[in-house]
Amino acid sequence: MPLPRTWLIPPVAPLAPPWPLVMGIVNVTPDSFSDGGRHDHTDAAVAHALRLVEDGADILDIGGESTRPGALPVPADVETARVVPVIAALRARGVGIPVSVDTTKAAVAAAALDAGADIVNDVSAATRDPDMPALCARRRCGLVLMHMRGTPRDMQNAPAYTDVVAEVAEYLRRRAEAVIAAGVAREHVWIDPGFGFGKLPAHNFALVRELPRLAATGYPVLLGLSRKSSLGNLTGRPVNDREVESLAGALVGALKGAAVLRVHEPGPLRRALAVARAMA
Ligand code: PMM
Repeated sequence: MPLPRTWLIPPVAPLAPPWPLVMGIVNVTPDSFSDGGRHDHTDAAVAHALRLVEDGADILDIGGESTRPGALPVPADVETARVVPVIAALRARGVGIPVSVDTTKAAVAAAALDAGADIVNDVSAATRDPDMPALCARRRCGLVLMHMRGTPRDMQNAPAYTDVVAEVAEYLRRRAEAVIAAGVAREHVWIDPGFGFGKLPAHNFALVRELPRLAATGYPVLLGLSRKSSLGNLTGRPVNDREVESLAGALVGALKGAAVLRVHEPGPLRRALAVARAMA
């Protein structure tokens, strides 16, 4: 399904419609850090995704491999078998909004695109699989490039930066140029600072605070901080009780100019954005 044209126009200012878009998370993994085990079967994942659409998600992000700290990789066939039936079922039920597939593997991405996905959300910024840039170029899909230090297995081993915002912005700018050189259209590229991926809480917070420096690259910025431990550390709340923290963080991101907010609960965020839009 092609991306709606208005979504290919980069945001000009924080909260300028149609931005920020709300991306609802559907984890089809037995071990995801926040809702693991609850949507690990196709029917449950589809039901969950339909609820997110009803709650006002603009995009659904379907993932079949956990990226939580310490997680091990999943073989491509297992990952494909998790995500493809969910995407196909959503399309069969007439869900028309854009769907992204959260994967670093070109084979999984290709199968997901065949099943009706529109966007590849690659937490390795299309570095882990050398076939990913050419695939996305050929298929003319959206491509999210996320910054991560190391791999989910080792990324939290003493991450250190001199100027985290400058380093992440420069990395993402170079990755965007690389995939564009491989044939991906510039307007199909979104960037993501990778909140929680190889960063200490102070790094994560600096990246949100200084999000305008990421937006200055000219690429729409996606921000995913929903339920992450840096938020829980602030209030002492466990992962299943961080909705207020997530909402507050997402609103700060929106005010700083995030174009896409990746969240577990789109409904409350949409209500909060309506208020922020009226008075920001
Ligand atoms: N976070 C997770 C997974 N995929 N993708 C992008 N683009 N950005 C993120 O911040 C991100 C992601 C981990 O969170 P989850 O287990 O709740 O999906």
